[in-house]
Amino acid sequence: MAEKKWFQDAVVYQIYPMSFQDSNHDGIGDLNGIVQRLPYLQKLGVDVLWLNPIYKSPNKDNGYDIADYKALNPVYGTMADFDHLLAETHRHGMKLLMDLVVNHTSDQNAWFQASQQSRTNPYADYYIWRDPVDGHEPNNWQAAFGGPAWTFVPARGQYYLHLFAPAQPDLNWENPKVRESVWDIMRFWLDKGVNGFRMDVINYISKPAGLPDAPDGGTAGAVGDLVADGPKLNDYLHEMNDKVLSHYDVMTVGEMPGSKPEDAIQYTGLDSHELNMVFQFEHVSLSPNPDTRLGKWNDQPVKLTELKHSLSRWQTELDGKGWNSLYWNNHDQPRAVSRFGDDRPEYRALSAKALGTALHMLQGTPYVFEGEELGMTNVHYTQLSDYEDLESINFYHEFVDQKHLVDGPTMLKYLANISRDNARTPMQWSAEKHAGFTDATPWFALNPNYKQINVDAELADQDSVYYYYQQLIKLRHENAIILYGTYEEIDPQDDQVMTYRRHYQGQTLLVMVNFTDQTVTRDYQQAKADRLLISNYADDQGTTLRPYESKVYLLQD
Ligand code: TEU
Ligand code: CA
Repeated sequence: MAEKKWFQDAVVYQIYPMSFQDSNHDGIGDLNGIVQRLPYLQKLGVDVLWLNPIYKSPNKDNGYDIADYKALNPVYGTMADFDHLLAETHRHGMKLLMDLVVNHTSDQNAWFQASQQSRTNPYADYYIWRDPVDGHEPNNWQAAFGGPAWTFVPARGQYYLHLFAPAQPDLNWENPKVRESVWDIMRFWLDKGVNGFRMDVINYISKPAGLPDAPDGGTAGAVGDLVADGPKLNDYLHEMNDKVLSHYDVMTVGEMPGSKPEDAIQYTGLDSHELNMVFQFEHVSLSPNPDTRLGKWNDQPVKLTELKHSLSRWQTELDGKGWNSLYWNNHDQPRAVSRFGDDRPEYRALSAKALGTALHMLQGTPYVFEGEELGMTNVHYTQLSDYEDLESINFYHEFVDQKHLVDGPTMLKYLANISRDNARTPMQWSAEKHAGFTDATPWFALNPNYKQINVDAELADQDSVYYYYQQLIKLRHENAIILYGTYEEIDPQDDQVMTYRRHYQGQTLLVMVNFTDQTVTRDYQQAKADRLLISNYADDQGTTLRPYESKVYLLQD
């Protein structure tokens, strides 16, 4: 076993800055707002904060379109505010990760502004430009946010590639100057003292030679699969490590849609010189629409057996070779309690705790997305005008109005189930107007359930989801078995209960989570109640599992 790295027993808390805490009465969360809430985060017990992008950006994709990597979006604050946040985060015993978005930039970035002028300027090869083929786009690729992945620029008589929105042109990593520019950005932030990066779609940076057509008529999903883990990805990540990361004591997590355990081992192996972990997408991609043209847009629940199979596979395959990231939620996913649990009032808190248990007892580094520790739910919007995210809005128009693949009410059901906006409603701090997020008009409407679900209410209730998460985080810090134990899946075909064991140095951890609203019986010869480490019910009824009951036993062999 390689020496323990600091990120292995850490729990990361993800902050979506726009929706976390407003401090200056403009309805938008900001850096000083985060500073105000550091004691809250410290009390929860998390070790690392990850901020979604706060750089200068026209915010076409909420900051994932960066116009200047060394400047902040002024709505979040000044660079002095950032330095203050970083120092205060450290003073509160936590570390800070930045979001590094370098597969693409904004079209407002000075590099692109120059690049689009001509074929000869110093930035001409910073992006992926191709001549038209028979007067059309160079290939059949569709973009992740709808429409073709190519946009024509008359000044160059060429198309540029954008895997996401047209306002997000892809950088040309083949160009060594692009790579040097990225290393320079990374050093800028690391020299300030940030503790690492979450790297946006980092497995998309090396495009396949010749940019061939993708299968399935070039759907965004097929393009993703074709582009992921390209021929030079390993070289680029090695170079990044060699030139930058190896000179700092930092943690890195690469967002890698489509990556499989063997890929993760390759990029993040404990002795590899690339990244520390990846965000894989398998367990959040288990209910695609049977019509592949509709991609992730669906309203079907996930089958527990498939979910267990996916989580187990990653646990088993990475054990001793790589390191998992563990997450249910982020800013791109619907709220876990609505998706995998049960957000009806009588089961919401119980199932939120059950989900926390299932995830936090696994091997890897857990990520908690803001509000998850309160059991925040999907917002259940019913009209298109409620939505803000370009992905939701674009696909509604593409599927309903342009391609007539689904009718409006059906697409609205899909949006309510899977839209990224479910994650982006502001943090619910109190029962006051606008939930204590702001005293101005919030940039995005609050989930109306903030009157019941909020931090004040959670802190006042010893039995809350918040205190349960606090306990889960503490258990991870105190029990090596949670970090290192090997994983044994039990009854993979059980479609009601997730059960697994972890084994480490003569100890066994037995984790049982009922994913249904039924009372069921399971007998795994668990020891007596005095071996119970944590449970979301007040008492232990042995082999009986009540609705959404989760319990963890620590047994001596
Ligand atoms: O997401 C990449 C990604 O592949 C998807 O999760 C995507 O957001 C979408 O949900 C596909 O249906 C990253 C960021 O996390 C996301 O917020 C950005 O919009 C995207 O990259 C582009 O930078
Ligand atoms: Ca503000």
